[in-house]
Amino acid sequence: MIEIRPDDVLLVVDVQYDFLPGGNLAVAGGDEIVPLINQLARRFTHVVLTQDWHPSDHVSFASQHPGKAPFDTIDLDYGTQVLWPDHCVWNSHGAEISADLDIPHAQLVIRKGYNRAIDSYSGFQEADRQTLTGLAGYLGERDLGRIFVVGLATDFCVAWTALDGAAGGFDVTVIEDATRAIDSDGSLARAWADMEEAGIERIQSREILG
Ligand code: VGL
Ligand code: ZN
Repeated sequence: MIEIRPDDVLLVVDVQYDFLPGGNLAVAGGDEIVPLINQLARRFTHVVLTQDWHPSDHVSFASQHPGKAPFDTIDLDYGTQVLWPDHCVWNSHGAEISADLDIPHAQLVIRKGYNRAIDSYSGFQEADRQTLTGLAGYLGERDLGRIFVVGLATDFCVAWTALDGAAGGFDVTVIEDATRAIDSDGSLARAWADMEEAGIERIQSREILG
């Protein structure tokens, strides 16, 4: 069993309608994790949410690149970019955080991906690996401890957030059964390999909930 401490943080990544069944970039089984996240959240004093939040002409949308289809890739200044269906367009229903998430004590919502020309899977920094979101500063300033990551999708925003947290010196754990994956072209296996290499813990919710 893992004892949750008063200064631990639960980071709930992108539990938004577009990533849930019926959404524009639905993650299979995404809705199944919501009750589990609600249960986990009750064990944490500190909960932070992230919200994917794109302008309608965002560079990560396949619709912006003639001849390209969702899940194709392109090369941008900052590296390879997977192209997605239009999703989480700011102020759209799909961008809203699920109302089934029952976490009234959530303390901060970090929006990311609002720069048209830069994607941002990670809650800590944009894909240019330069522009910070302020999350590390927030956690540091509040003297918060270990980070437990849940949400969508395991192989993109969860993994990139976890990896950047670990790179920033935080103690990071991913609660696997409180995540679901897109798993495009081997991305899930790669994400777990990268996370293991970075020293990120991989646990199941029962290790916290009993
Ligand atoms: C995500 C693809 C594009 C995620 C966000 O939340 O994992 N994936 N934007
Ligand atoms: Zn996105």
